[in-house]
Amino acid sequence: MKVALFLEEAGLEYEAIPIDTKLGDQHTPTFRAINPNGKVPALTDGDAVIFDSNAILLYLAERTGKFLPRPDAGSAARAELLSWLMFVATGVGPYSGQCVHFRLFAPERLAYPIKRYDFEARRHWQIVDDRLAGTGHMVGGTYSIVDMAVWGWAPRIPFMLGDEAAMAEFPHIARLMAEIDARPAAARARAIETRHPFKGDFDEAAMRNLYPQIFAPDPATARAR
Ligand SMILES: N[C@@H](CCC(=O)N[C@@H](CS)C(=O)NCC(=O)O)C(=O)O
Repeated sequence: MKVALFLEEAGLEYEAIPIDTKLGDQHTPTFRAINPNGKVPALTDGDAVIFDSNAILLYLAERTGKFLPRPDAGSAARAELLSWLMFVATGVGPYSGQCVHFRLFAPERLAYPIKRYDFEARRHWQIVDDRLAGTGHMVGGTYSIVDMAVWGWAPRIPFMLGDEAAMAEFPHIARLMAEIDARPAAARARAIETRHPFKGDFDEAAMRNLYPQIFAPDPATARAR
């Protein structure tokens, strides 16, 4: 969604190709040739092949010169932009994802992983909220790819934390999300997925495509073979 948001905001022409991860489209040789990590999103642009959502945002921002308030490579301002972009990619995203996984999808609902990831996800979101309390945006005092990166995750905070009221804890995030949601580009980005009939059922086939480790042998057993 964050890549779709950029493409729509920048008015770029693009073709959205649905990859239905519950059906296992991410594991086809054709898709793996684009993203060896087998995850969406990925983008091709002429000879350029890019995967990982924040890398795509940075690529598109550099390519177009848009939504990049810290453009000078090697500058202190650029360091700030990179720090926050990577913080979202390596902290906010993975901790929030594991928070959902251990609470809802792990074969055993173990107390400690649920506690650890809930704690870490909330800690990361609090850092984002505190950051937004300052100038209202993640970097440069203006709408940028880092805000778009946050928008890709933040609307799902109540679901990710398993807490309907969670957004009330992050008023600055809630305000920024409302601002971005009110932009016509955000509505156009969200409309993309409604045009594709994605598999809805979280059945065993979907679980095997998304969480193959659940069905893999225990590592100790596999080593002993
Ligand atoms: N770091 C990656 C994470 C991408 C990711 O986890 N994508 C999920 C969907 S949101 C996916 O493709 N899952 C399929 C799978 O794990 O098989 C990014 O930001 O692009």
